[in-house]
Amino acid sequence: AWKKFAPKPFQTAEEFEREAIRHIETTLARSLYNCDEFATYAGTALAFRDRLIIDWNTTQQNHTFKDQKRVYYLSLEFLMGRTLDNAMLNVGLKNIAKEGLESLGFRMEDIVAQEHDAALGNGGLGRLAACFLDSLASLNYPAWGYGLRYRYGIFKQEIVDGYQVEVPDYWLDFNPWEFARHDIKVDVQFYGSVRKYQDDDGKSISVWEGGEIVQALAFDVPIPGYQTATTNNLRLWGSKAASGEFDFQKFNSGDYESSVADQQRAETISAVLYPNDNLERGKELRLKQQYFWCAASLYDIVRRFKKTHRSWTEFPNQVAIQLNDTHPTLAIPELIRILIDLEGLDWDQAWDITSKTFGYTNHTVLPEALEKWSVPLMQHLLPRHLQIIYDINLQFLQYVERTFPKDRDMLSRVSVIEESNPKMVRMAYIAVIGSHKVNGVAELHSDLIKTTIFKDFVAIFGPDKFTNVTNGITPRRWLHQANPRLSELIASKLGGYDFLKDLTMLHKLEAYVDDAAFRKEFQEIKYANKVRLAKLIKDSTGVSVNPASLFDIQVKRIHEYKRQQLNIFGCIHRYLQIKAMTPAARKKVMPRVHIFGGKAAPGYWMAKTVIHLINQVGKVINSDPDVGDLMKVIFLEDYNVSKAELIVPASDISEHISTAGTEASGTSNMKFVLNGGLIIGTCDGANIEITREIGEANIFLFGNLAEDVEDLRHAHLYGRYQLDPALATVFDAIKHGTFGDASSFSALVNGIVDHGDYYLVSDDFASYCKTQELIDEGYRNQEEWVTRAITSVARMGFFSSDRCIDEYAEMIWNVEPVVPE
Ligand code: 26Q
Repeated sequence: AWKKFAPKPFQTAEEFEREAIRHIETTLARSLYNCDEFATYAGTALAFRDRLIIDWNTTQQNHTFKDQKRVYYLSLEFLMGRTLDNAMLNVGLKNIAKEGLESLGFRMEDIVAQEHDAALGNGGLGRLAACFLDSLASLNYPAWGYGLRYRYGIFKQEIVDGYQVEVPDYWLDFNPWEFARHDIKVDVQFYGSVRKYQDDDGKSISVWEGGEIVQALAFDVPIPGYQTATTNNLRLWGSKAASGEFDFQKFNSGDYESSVADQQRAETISAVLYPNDNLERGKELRLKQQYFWCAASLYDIVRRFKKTHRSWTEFPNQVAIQLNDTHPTLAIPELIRILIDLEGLDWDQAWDITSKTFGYTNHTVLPEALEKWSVPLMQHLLPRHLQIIYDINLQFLQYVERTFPKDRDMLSRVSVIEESNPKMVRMAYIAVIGSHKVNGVAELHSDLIKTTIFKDFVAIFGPDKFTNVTNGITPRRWLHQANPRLSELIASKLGGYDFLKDLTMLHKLEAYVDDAAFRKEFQEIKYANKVRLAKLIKDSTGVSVNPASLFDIQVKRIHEYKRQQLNIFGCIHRYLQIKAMTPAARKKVMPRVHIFGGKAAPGYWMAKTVIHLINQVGKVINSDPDVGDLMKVIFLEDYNVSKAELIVPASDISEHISTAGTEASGTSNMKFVLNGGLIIGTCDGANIEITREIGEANIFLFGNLAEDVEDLRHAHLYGRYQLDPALATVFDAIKHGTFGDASSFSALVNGIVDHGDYYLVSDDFASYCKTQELIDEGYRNQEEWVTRAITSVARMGFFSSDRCIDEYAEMIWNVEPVVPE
């Protein structure tokens, strides 16, 4: 009987227009007489939202009914970017919308561009979570994401006088993609104390009392799969003062202001994303964010499980929880607390359930990024959790002692508590001990964690606990949406768009590598994408670049280990060479545009210095008449997901040049190659597997190997160190003030000359410059270049996040897809 009332989504362009207009006039209460691009975007989004909601409700009902094991992906970051284009594509009505918008007098690109990026992440880790959500839904896995609803995402970057300036990113003014679930609230406790007593049976009971309560409110975001009705849920928690906390006593006694201040303090928890990437800084509010989100998410997961009236031993058969780095590690002691203190299980049962439920993904070996929290802070904020952590440690160390009775040092090395002053809790160790699988994100990285930071744990637990799942990217966003013409060309040869669901089908493109018409079209697409980027460069910097030049791009967070400094020193080296040339020699130079983009953490001075240097170098070179179009250096401000979609398809070469052994995987390397760009890179992260897939002839590798890094660093410290002569010349130019006040850059230069060159810039400089020359030579031979590019695209099938998610599902989660009704 209900069926006749079921909403009827649009099917035709005309029905779409009617729906969009209805939303503009009623939902938004706007007159059609001043219907601008933004209102049209809003109407379009709301019309598609209606579509999504129907599939979303059906999916959730179906998943509840089928009651199979679910995956919960806990991540403090989801770097989603824009949603509308992806929603239109996945729902399969993009062409209808395009037609409808055109008849209303708008172009699809302009409407899509109205949307504000959802930038709830810093970089690779957050974008990986977003790609995973897309793949989980597209492959019909019953999965939820859990995160925080930050009011401010990653800051917007402005470049003022060559310096980075941070501007807050308030993004919630109009967000049609989230639904406040006013009925779903969780009280989260902080501070207070633990009271212990014996119950009538003599069993010891712990009660966490007092402190303060903050309320978690659920905001849900639908995640549609590609060409499937499966629409999963991303639940983001917002913080609010608990109703009892709004102190009416104070209110009535006229202390209104201080009661409002209490409210605001509670709301601060979900106010802002911490803008550090690969750096941890021990701030209390960050720990509060972590616990708030873990507690709310686990309460929600446990509540859903309890509705099925199963025995607790079934919990790991129904629930897989994946920890995206150590940020959600508190979920481990929190589940134990729920099972023991609230549900009355004993330690062994609780431990067995917990360690079967969690999987932990490590994303870094950098020591400064490994999370540690001081014991006094933990004692103050989460007294019961600290006790549980001590209990975990005790049980674990007793086991280690039994297993390795002769190795006394082992105990202090693997202890969850670092015996420093103050003592510190090592979060990664809790994550390893409390999970049944630990994975790295590329082969080299997974090997490195087994031989460095988790070496002892491999000895203790055996090697099978540790595994690799090489990262991937979603081809829907990173090929089809970002590069529609290339996707169309591929579809024309492969007989349709099935490759977007099975990216390994790309291998069939190799048959067309010598097809003249295909090659020509492939080149034309690349050129058109470069023209599009040249326009963005012109609009945002005022500099005109020639799209016929070689476009060389490095876009990613600014970090010493990623070595943007190596790139800019290389630019200076090239500039000095051009300056020294005769006019005749200059005619033979391959023109290049060097494009940089990326944010520095606001407190990371060295990274900010690198941005300043890039801008100063650009200022000098871009206005030097001796150079002209032979060379341009561009810094594109505010690199984000939507800009990446425009930048990635426009590269001839992109740079992935981290010191070997430091970049866990990298994912933009995959995006660039998939879009027909070649890459220059070190033997690091996923570069190694990309090389294996596409062939050594199709990548420009250079530099020292990970296995030699330690010795080289050691040699530097003991004075066995010769600054590369070409780099010395670069430093001379900087010191002579060629790029403005030399003192601005002295810390950067001295770090290499006097302080051990930790990132081996000098050691790799000659190899880097030589490889850049090979790139110039290679690009001169366009025919060969295109062959390499097409061959590479054809061999990138492995790097789909669909492959990656299937590997997690099989090796770590043990979950099966649920076929939609
Ligand atoms: C930790 C504590 C306190 C505040 C911030 C943080 C924090 C925040 C973000 C620590 C690390 C991150 C982000 C790390 C990250 O993005 N890692 C990248 O993950 C990618 C996906 O696996 C890899 O491809 C990259 O190689 C890796 O650098």
